[in-house]
Amino acid sequence: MYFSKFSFSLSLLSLSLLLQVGVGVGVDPLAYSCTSSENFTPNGTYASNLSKLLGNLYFKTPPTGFGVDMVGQYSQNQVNGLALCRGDVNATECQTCVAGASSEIVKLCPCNKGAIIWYDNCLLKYSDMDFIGKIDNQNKFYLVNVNNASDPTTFNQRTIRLLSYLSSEAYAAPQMYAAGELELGGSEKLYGLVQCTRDLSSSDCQKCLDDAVSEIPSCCEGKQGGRVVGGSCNIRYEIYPFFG
Ligand SMILES: *[C@@H]1O[C@H](CO)[C@@H](O)[C@H](O)[C@H]1NC(C)=O
Ligand SMILES: *[C@@H]1O[C@H](CO)[C@@H](O)[C@H](O)[C@H]1NC(C)=O
Ligand SMILES: *[C@@H]1O[C@H](CO)[C@@H](O)[C@H](O)[C@H]1NC(C)=O
Ligand SMILES: CC(=O)N[C@H]1CO[C@H](CO)[C@@H](O)[C@@H]1O
Repeated sequence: MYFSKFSFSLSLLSLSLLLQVGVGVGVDPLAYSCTSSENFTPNGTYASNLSKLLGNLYFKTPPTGFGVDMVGQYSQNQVNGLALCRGDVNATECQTCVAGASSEIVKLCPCNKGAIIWYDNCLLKYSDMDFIGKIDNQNKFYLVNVNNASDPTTFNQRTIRLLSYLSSEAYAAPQMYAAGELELGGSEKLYGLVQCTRDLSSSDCQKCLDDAVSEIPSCCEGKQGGRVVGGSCNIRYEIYPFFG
């Protein structure tokens, strides 16, 4: 569904970021990245700690839509991880997404100590580095709707206004999620969604979202839809409803 409507515009801050497009829509991630330069041995402690971590995230994430976990001791095969489901996704869908993300990412990044994978409904990330509570400035990509807005100048201003407003709601809220709409005149509406991973402080969520919104002019200027998707926050706007 998504793939037939859109084309991708990518800015790769991570060299290993690869995209899966087209085949088997629904299972394929939006994007993923194998983030570590180090590998672990298949049957070693890191492997078993990672598998424990993924199991924990599978149980921890669905009830609230966010899970964070750490297995092992610092500098001794410790694996840190988090999973975040989109704010409007229910526990069942969340669990399905996290389960799919776990099984896919270990296939896509075999034996890599760090990885991140994004779907429409969730994101999952793990690393030997302790990244919890820090803004992820490494992993980011853009997606744009190829269709042009009819009045780009006004449209861009409204996009920024809606996303800025939603950001100010999100970083002040416990869920660090906000979605809403703005009347564009006539029957047209603009729909927006913003979300942070909840390991961030409110001020870091604000910073992450402000940075993402500031990238709209460079990624998505004049386009009817766009996304800035990162490891700590993401924003999206469209002229059709895309959230529940
Ligand atoms: C690693 O695991 C595989 C399959 O689980 C097993 O066949 C193999 O013997 C194990 N190797 C070591 C060194 O433990
Ligand atoms: C969760 O959401 C999906 C998709 O919107 C829906 O089909 C399903 O019935 C929902 N499940 C529950 C328990 O609400
Ligand atoms: C959008 O506008 C650009 C620049 O004017 C043009 O090259 C492109 O073909 C347009 N895209 C669509 C889908 O109309
Ligand atoms: C569940 C599991 O495999 N835990 C291991 C993780 O790594 C530490 C070393 O830091 C081991 O002591 C644990 O047994």
